[in-house]
Amino acid sequence: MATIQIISAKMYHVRVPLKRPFSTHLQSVEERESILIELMDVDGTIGVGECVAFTSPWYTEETVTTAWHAIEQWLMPLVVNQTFSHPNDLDVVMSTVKGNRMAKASLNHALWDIYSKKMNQPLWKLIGGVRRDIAAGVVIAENNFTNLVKEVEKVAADGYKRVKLKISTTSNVAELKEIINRFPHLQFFADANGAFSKDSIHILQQYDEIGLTLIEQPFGDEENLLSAQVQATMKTPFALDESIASYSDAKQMCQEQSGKIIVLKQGRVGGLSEALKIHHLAMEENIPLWVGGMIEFGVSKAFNAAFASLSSVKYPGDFSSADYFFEQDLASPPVQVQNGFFSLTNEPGVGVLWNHDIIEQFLIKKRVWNEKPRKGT
Ligand code: OSB
Ligand code: MG
Repeated sequence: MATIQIISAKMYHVRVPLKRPFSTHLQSVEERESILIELMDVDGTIGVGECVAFTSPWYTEETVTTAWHAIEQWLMPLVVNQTFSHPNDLDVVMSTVKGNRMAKASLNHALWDIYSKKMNQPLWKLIGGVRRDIAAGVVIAENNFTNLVKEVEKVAADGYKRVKLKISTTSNVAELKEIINRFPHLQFFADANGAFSKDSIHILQQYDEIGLTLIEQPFGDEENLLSAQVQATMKTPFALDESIASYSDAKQMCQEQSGKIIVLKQGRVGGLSEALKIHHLAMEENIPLWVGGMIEFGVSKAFNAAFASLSSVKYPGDFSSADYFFEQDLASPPVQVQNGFFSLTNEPGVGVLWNHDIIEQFLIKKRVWNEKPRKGT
């Protein structure tokens, strides 16, 4: 046990251009807005968090604006000038605020970072991680066949083990099959972001024969029964992403067999504490997990990587190097994937800090509670 006493906090709203647009059938993301969190304990220990809500509600209902409001107005007052013995304590306090899981996750993460520093252990070891090298995969959002082949060649040469392609009802299944055949050493995932419906089941079923490791979120996030019915007709496992917003959603997936794999995103489920509950469920139910990404900066990626050290995680996650989406990372040290693996820190905590010089270049606004000089400066 530790005593965590939060005496000051900072939140930053940033906007960073992507190197090139990231397009799915739902949305094209050209700039990544984000809310960055920094909490300080009475002994000067700093904890970092990142809120992964997007500018508009295309992926979940939260947005940067709603999350900023929720954190500033409702959640930060539950943190600043408060004392905790464990990060889970904060989840209990925050349960007085409904929903807003991405907003809550950013604060839960910052407390876990402080907690693990006080316990003098790297976060991944503290939560029971069993591996230090995390297998990395990338997402390629590209429809043109020639470009797609070039992209896959490039990421394979960079050492990534797994490629996730975005699909919709109008994607070319034959071309996808051709790509999978050309790269027998890579694992291929296909992410539909809920593009299919009861009218397009026959199109989805064509994907069963092309060598995919899994299909991510074929149907809408509330279409559990439809998903279960169609899963029963297909051998390719469904991995549910948007459908899993909590431990209880994960449990429902196991009971209804609407999917066979969970795509774990700590931001979407409300943080590491809730994610660990899902990990324990996955161990009990023998359900494999993998860790999904959301075009994040280094802090969020570092938390994702720490989670991926757990034994329930069975597939390479969405772990690209910082320079895959952005010119520079906002976190230090920047996330680096080498030979297809991301190596976890041996330092106490999550292992990264916000880089204030870089944040300054992309800052939109800032809010500070009880300004305190940073340690050593
Ligand atoms: O559906 O997995 C998704 C990005 C933003 C929001 C949702 C998703 C994604 C991706 C990219 O697929 C994952 C990444 O950051 O590498
Ligand atoms: Mg997805």
